[in-house]
Amino acid sequence: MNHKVADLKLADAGRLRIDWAESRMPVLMALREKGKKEQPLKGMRIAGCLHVTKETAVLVRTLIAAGAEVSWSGCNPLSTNDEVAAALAAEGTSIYAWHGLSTEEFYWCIDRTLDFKPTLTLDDGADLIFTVHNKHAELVDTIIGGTEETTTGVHRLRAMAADGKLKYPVYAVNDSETKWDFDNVYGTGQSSLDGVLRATSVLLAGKTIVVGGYGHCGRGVATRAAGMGAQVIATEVKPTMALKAVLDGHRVMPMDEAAKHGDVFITSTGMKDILVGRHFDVMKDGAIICNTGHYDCEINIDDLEARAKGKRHIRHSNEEYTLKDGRRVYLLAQGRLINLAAAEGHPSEVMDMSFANQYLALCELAKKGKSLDNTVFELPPELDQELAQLKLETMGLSIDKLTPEQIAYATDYASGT
Ligand code: RBV
Repeated sequence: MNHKVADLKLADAGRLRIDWAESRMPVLMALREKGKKEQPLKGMRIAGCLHVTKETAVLVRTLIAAGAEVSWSGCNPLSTNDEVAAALAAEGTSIYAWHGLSTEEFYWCIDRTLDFKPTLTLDDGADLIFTVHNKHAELVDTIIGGTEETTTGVHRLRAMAADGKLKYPVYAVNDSETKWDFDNVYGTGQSSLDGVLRATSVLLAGKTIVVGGYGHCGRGVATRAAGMGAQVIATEVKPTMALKAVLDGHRVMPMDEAAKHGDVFITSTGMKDILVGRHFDVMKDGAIICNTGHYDCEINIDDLEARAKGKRHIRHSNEEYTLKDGRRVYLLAQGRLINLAAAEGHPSEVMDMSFANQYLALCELAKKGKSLDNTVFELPPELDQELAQLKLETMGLSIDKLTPEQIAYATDYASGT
């Protein structure tokens, strides 16, 4: 058997979800049509470790259509959509993923995807690459390269490369403009609020929402929350980012102060211990806390547990902690990324570009073979313009072109006033 999923009977429902995503991912679908003919991934064995969502299924089908053999696992214990996993397994894809697996099972799944000795790896958060490096170093010789989807993973891999420890080249897909400037901002903005709403159904208008971290993800969340009528407080450690938040119209203050004001807290920093004991001590009764960063270390749950005298499961992805003085704090999705654990992750339309970049990065590695240095690469910026142009066309939009006179003007440094 080449799969382990929750329930194969969910496959029909999963297929419908994937169909829906395919109808909203025209760029990736166009690449699939081209790939079917040109077979750029023929002979490649791709191990993938990325949230098992309907959008990921569209990517998986595209990799297979381009000639690759694929074996997949999820990259977070709570982000697998069991229906989608069942649909992929039912169509013969090697996949090891189910919602709510333990840490031990998580790594068991990753190990299984390495059984077929991949030539390429695809990561979201770098857990697969780390497993290869730490546990299966014998595989490194046959691996041409890898790709990394998210900011947190890219940080880890750059640190590893700087230390001389990275044993094969990796494309930082996250760092393509058509990824970070869209997925991280608009994707995270919408899907994180989607997760909060599915877990709570609270009115956002009039609420004070504290966004921890004003990077691309935090900015996306803050913008969308403000658009829903919430008042946003941003917390930061980097002065320029804090300044951006202020000039975008939000309030900025240290978390120690913000903790007293927030109705909803969303951490999006990639750093640990953003919400800790002293913050829970001063929160309002009824405060809702969640995280949208890649790992579940942003909210210190041990501190919360230590202060609680009671805990109730209120509804999906929503745990009520009653603190010793009677105040209640609601933790969503166990502090794991709210958008994928409580909702469906980013919308298909935005993943269209992220996964087009993934696909093209893997094709690039397959083409280059073992010729690249063992470091972290970015895709060429011209590719962003091509992908964005394609996306605009699928949206029925056209834009201006520079005239020859304008091009000459752009390079003419002599003419001034
Ligand atoms: N992400 N994937 C989805 N719908 O498949 N949603 C979000 C999806 C990715 C996103 O690209 C981000 O970088 C990463 O999840 C964080 O783990």
